[in-house]
Amino acid sequence: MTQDELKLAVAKAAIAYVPNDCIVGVGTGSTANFFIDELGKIKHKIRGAVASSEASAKRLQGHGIEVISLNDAGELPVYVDGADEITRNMHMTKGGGGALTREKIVAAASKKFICLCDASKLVDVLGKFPLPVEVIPMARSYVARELVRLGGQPQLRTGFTTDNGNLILDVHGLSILNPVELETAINHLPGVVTNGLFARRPADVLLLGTAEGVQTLT
Ligand code: ABF
Repeated sequence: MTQDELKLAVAKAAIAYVPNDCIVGVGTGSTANFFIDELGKIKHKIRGAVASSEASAKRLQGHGIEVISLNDAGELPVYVDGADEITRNMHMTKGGGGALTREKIVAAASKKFICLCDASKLVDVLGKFPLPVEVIPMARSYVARELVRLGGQPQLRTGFTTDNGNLILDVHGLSILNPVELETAINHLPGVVTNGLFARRPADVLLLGTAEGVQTLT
């Protein structure tokens, strides 16, 4: 199976987690795009969606799904999104697409996080995929120095501005043995908006696309 076929398989499986008549939290990225396309097929069964990026909002609207602001939606029953890496403890690195801050907000406002991944993203230790950190532009250099002190090698994502008007530092060279602690430490640096570790609020369900079919990990 190709990676796209695995992504499609997990996207289809995720539809079972969408309650009738609800507002769904929707992530960003190519796997989330497959999910949005599947959601389009059952759009008459849902009230609408909260999007974690402008790109996902556009795709949802393209399917005729109403995009609702999080402030008007209240608590969401479910948030469905991909990840860049995930462990069996459901800790994730996210933000390769640069939407980490809105993803973390919508995930926090949701009762259940359903993570969709192909098998290549399941790892024992996070860190091979560079950890994205969203920073307010004036803090870029300061935060980069602090990230070096934490053991990483930050690189500015060139030519990229987040939906919130900020920059991304991608931190290479980390072997993240304590994701909850590192997530907290980085978030405490002044000028950091969010980092791409989703460990304090891990996924609740992982739908993993494998050659043998979709595996459900909880
Ligand atoms: C979002 O999309 C991000 O948090 C993550 O960076 C990315 C994964 O992208 P893809 O599904 O295209 O691999 O979930």
